[in-house]
Amino acid sequence: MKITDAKVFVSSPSRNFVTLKLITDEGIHGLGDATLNGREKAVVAYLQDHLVPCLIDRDPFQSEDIWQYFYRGSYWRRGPVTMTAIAAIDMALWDLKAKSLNVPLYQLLGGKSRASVQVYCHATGADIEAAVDDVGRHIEQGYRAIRVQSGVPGIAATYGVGKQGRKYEPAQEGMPEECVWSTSKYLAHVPQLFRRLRDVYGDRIELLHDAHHRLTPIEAARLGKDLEPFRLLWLEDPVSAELQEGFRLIRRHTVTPLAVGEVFNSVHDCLTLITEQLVDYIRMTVVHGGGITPIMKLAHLAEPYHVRTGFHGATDLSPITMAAALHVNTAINNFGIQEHMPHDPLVDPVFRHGYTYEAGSMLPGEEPGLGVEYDEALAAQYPYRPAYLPVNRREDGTLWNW
Ligand code: EZ4
Ligand code: CO
Repeated sequence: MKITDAKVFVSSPSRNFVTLKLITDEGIHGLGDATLNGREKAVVAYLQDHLVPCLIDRDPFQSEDIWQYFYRGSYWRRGPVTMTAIAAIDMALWDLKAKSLNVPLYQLLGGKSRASVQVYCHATGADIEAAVDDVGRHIEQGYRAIRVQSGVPGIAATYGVGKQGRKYEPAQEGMPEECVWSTSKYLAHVPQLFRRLRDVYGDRIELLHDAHHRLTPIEAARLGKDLEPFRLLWLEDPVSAELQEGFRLIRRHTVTPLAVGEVFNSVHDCLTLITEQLVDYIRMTVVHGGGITPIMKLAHLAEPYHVRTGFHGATDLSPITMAAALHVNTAINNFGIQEHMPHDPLVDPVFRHGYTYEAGSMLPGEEPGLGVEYDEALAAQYPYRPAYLPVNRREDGTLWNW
């Protein structure tokens, strides 16, 4: 079999997605997600101008060699644009191979290690009571693990909390919105939210919280300590993790489990974190971490260090990435939990998928390959619209972590 053509699609059913389709001389095709929130067109150019021409006539079964060719062969390694582009190709190759062997992808990754994949959802509210109510609604939908974010008194807009009671979307059309942040107000507020949640719901559910990289290590240590009585499943992204050693300081002070990695794109972003057992869950995703090939290696590396997976699963990852994550999660031993932020109803008809949700868990489905089909005609009805994540400033105007 040979790769004869590749197409890159940009479509915006409710939000922007970049999709790669690899076509072969045997009529089978493979799909990959190439979406990098707010930097979509950079990945499109990287794929179209630099990678796709090198793919033509290659054997699509050689996924390891093709991955190494683009990673090692380019001289310029790593970085989110590069690794998202390589990831799209790698996903499409695995999809192609599993389709041509007529098996669901998880069979090629080790087969079934579990009956289903436990997921956690997002509950949010403008204030504590609204967040408590939203948690109740999600418990009714069957979720047994819930990430909770609420508005902080004195901060006008809190990232991760929807406006006017709507669901939040991790990008807004037009130029980036600018928000104001106060660490002291946030640190005083979050323990009150979780105290109230445990008062209302007891131990019936697992609770998670995302600090969105906004703290310093000592502030994160304080938050982790203050949250200990409420036994979180994890505290996510307590600090921006360019300085992996910063987690040593957090770890020294708290037994609240830590998760990090949704912005990582290479094993080198988390080698210290994993080998020193500084985190409990690693969140690097298939789409931004270079594809299925390196994510499988990462999971296997993490296993002896007691680090489990907790892949990013927000709406800016297309259903192709969700499918890939579910196949990986089904096959590996050290799966922890999978994030599930359901897509807008416009998305699923464009990316028809075999994966399903039921009672707090998901299944990858039994269709050959990833189990996702892309409706090109429908997708063409939703042209690209520039959209960005918000920018964050401290109260004195200093630019702060996103
Ligand atoms: O900010 O997906 O855990 N989920 C998150 C998300 C991310 C966006 C970034 O594009 O933190 O909301
Ligand atoms: Co997050």
